[in-house]
Amino acid sequence: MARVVVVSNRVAVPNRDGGARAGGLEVVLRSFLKRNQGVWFGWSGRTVPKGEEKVRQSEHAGVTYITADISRADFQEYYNGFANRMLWPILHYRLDLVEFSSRDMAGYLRVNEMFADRLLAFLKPDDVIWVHDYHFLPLAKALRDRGVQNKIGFFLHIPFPPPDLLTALPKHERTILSLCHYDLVGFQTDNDADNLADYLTNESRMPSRDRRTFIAGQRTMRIGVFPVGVEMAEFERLARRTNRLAFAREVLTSLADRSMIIGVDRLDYSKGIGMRMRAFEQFLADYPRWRGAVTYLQITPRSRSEIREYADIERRIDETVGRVNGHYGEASWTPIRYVNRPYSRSTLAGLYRASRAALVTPLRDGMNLVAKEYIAAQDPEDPGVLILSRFAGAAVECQAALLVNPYDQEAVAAAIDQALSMPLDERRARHRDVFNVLSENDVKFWGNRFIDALTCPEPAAASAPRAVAASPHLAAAE
Ligand code: ADQ
Repeated sequence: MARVVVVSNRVAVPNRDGGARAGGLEVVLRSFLKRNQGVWFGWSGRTVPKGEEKVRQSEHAGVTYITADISRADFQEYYNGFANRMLWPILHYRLDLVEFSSRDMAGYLRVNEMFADRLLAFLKPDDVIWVHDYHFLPLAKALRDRGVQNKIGFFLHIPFPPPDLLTALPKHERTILSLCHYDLVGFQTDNDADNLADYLTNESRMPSRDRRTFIAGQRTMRIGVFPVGVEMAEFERLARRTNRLAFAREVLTSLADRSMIIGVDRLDYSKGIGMRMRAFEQFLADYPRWRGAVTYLQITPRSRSEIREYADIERRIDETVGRVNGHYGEASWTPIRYVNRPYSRSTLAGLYRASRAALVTPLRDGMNLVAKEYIAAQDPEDPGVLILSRFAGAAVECQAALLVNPYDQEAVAAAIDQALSMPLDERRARHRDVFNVLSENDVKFWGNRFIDALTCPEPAAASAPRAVAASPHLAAAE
């Protein structure tokens, strides 16, 4: 197999972060490179004064890590600005939070050019390049402009909304159409893939060979669906050893026979943490028999605190926790336990297994690995119940979970009651159904499926391109 060069904004260089960082992308890429080796290229995590940016290279267990510094001004415009104030909210269907600035957009494009320059120095002619996530939508274009002919694939970990929302992005052609410089663009769900196909067909009038194959000048760009999975056997193994972990035993003892409900999310407005806590408050109001009998543990490491919206959510969640605990708590019982730190994978696995239910209620999520990890970690003889938002990509595979609309607090409150009251037979049957589906899509197949699809010979043109009217916008992407 050709060498795979993985590109992502964050790079999990071993021994640098202590191994317990929260973030789905790093979790799955680490797992892919553990099996396939290759190169992992991206930002070093350092911001430095302009002109002092360095590139570093290191090797670990067969993987070459190459990381580049970014200047403070570039970081502000590319990361805090365009990527996280513009692309992140719009791709999560949150037009209300979008803040556009031409300057940030210019910074985003400039940093993509800079990364293309840095990467070029390390590329070999037969490398397969695999770019990840919304930070690098235009990276293939920047590489093609520099003459790179290698296969280049792109995978989006987060949702991709319908054209009506996308077109609210000022100069959307500049970023969205640049995806046509990839050979393969992968998404988590059919819904996301259809949204790009609709955009290219109806908004940009790109010629297409079929519903998911588009023709952009001399190139063919395919769209595919590759739902991210988790390491099922590994999580199951970690969870089975729970009783041996002193920390997990301590948590269980501290519950004093109460049932535990767990939520595990990075602090982000897409995860619906505040609304979920209000649903739990509603549950305590509507189902008083559970008061004093259930503890909800929400584990939420802080992220992107430098962005104002994130500081605001932190404050609002703190207020909700204070209100619920103040109103319903007793000297001997705290309804919500809220902690802001990362935990090791084995500790998380143990906590998942010890929980009677998991509340995974994002308002919108590309996939959501916590939902899948929770299922993997359960004892099949006495499993807990997954309460899952219908707006998480994971809902496609987890049809046997309790699917909820996270905006409907009464329905979420009712689902909590249903989960806690569910008979053992039903819990086992639901768990088995979801577990079997997820086992067929273990993360160990995911990366190879993508790389196989990227490197397989192009399907022969079955028919002449459809809708060949010249695209009014292609020039804007060039
Ligand atoms: P994220 O938004 O980061 O990922 P998610 O899929 O839930 O979200 O993954 C979070 C990961 O971080 C999980 O593996 C979880 O175990 C871990 N984690 C969370 N809290 C932690 C804590 N306190 N300590 C340690 N680890 C913690 C993005 C997209 C998702 C998509 C993934 C992968 O937003 O929709 O599922 O990429 O494609």
